[in-house]
Amino acid sequence: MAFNRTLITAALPYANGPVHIGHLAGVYIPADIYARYLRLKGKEVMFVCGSDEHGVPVTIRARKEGITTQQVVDRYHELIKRSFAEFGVSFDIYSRTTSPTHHQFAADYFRKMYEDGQFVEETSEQFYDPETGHFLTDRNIRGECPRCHSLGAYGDQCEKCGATLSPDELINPYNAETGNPLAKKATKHWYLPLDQYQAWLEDWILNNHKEWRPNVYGQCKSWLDGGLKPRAVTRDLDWGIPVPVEGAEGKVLYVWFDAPIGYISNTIELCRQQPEKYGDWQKWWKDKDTRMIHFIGKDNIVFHCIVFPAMLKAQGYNLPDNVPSNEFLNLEGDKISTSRNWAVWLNEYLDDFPGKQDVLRYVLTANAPETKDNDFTWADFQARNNNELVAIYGNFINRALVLTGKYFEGRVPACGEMTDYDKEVIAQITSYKSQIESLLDAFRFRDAQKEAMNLARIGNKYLADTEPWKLAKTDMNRTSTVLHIALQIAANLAIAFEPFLPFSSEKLKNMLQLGATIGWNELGRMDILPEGQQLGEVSLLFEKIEDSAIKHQLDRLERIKTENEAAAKAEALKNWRPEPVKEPTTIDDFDKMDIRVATVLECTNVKKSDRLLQFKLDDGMGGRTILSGIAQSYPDPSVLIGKQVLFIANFPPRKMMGIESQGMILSAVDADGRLIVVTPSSPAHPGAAVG
Ligand code: B3M
Ligand code: ZN
Repeated sequence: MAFNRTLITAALPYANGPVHIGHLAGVYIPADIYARYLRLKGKEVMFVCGSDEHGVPVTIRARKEGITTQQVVDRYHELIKRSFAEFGVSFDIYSRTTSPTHHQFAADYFRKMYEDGQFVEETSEQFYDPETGHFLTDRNIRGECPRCHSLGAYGDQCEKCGATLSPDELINPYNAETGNPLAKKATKHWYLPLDQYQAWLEDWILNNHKEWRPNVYGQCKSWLDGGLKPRAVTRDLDWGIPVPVEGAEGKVLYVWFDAPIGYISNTIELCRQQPEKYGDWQKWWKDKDTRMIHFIGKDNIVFHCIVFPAMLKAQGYNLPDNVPSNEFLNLEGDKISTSRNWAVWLNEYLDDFPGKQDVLRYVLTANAPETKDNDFTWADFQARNNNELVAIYGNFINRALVLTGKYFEGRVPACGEMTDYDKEVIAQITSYKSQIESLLDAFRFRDAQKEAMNLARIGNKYLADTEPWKLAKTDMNRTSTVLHIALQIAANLAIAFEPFLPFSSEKLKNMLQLGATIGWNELGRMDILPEGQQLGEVSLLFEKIEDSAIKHQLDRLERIKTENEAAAKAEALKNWRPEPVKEPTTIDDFDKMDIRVATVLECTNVKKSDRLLQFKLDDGMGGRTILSGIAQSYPDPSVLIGKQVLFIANFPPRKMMGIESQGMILSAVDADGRLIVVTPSSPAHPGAAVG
């Protein structure tokens, strides 16, 4: 590590809701581990973040909650800020993009680029609501899907059939909020001509940043391979930073233009607040010996690796040295979603697990989605707490400290003659520093934390092997040496875990009475605690988590799942309409179908299939068996016994799940997707023909 000064940024979360475990795992815990690590090493660090308070997400939230956008951002900015502080995310500044400093600086940045001729202007026809006078974003336009003809498809996607759409494809587009039909109107916007940066970006990323994570590098490569196009950096909206040039009334900066500039504005704000500590802000953004690292989630890659770098390059700022981005964290097998409330919210976690911030930090890092999407489960949370934090790390610390209290009045005992085993253990301990460092330097936090836990494993095993509680009966000198070594290992653990588990390290440092001067550079030393030093009060570092606490969480998720299913059904019903009528046909085609009446004699589930029902029918012709894929709609198939059905009698037999099906039973597909068996209005003779 040749550099001395590092600017660390963490993606600015939208102030449109509280933060959840996905945010922590994806961005803020890794960024915090890295910032703490560098600070512990004595490096000059600035760790910058803040709320992203512009853009459509906050305005949507405001409408949903029936309050003003300003109220939304005020509420969530405070909540998010508090959650981060509670979880020990050690930002040097957490500001917001509605701050006067940011509004001023972002507008100046735009104006400067404008004056330097770094934008292209273009006028195009966009959808607009003649009644409100507003242009609409793709998400706010709805209409009939051109593919499946369901109503209420969005301007960018139909949620019914999954088609990716553009607003122009929708049939009868309307304003999602007012329901008004839309018209088109010409509007002027400013574009960042990314095509002009293509060659430079290719060289900078593809040739000079091969060390970036494969997911980041790969996404950049596919964007570059696809050819970059100019991107609009202004929008027709009334929430945001007004475009500061003439002829731009009613327009604001696109949120993805202003938000990353927030990293700079927040640096400026911090430097103004603490000039002695941080100096001139330009040093953080323009000096070549400042290194910049952006921590982000995978949906932000293109903005941080392509769009923002082009803006920085245009104005002569530093470029990021690395952009560690994680994949997504799922929750109990399902995608985390704010709108579906499928998340573990940080504020709610702390209500249920007060004081257990480090447990969540530990589990999220142990399961960090560094290379692929990963799953958070409550069972794993409990297991990692009980089997690792409590049984290994906590157990070791507790034994070492309690025994020192018992045999040596809580003073660090002397180190006598060492055995070969002692020396072997010490050799292992001293090798950990460079191991953990090389992982942290490579942003491999998950593996780095694993190594810290391995260090605890060595300590735990050392006490289990040497059994000082037995030695104390016969050999006090040996007991003294063993506990001396164990306490030095404990001190090493307090340092090694500090970037990951800051609260526990603080507690452990107090128990060991480690001074504030002890930092990362002491890691690996076996003389951190001087002989005779009085230790502090001993308490448990971690506590077991009981099954009942886990059950409580799982019950909550189960309730949410049920609510979501009901809501999804209601939504589908609202937008349902009959399928369009098929191509014209003739009676000749119909006549080829031989449809008959039958009476159901037996109806049972087919083993190992959750879809198929097996019917035994009286068809007036000696009986037949038919399989039908309607099991989901009939949880109790016996209700069909004795009913009459219509079936196609002249389909060739077909084998499914080892059973031969001799025809097809007719059902109607209802609006909610349920299949309803069609039955004659009064009993008919089995075998009667339908026509
Ligand atoms: N607010 C998107 C997000 O939260 C956005 C990040 C901005 S970073 C400059 O995913
Ligand atoms: Zn569709």
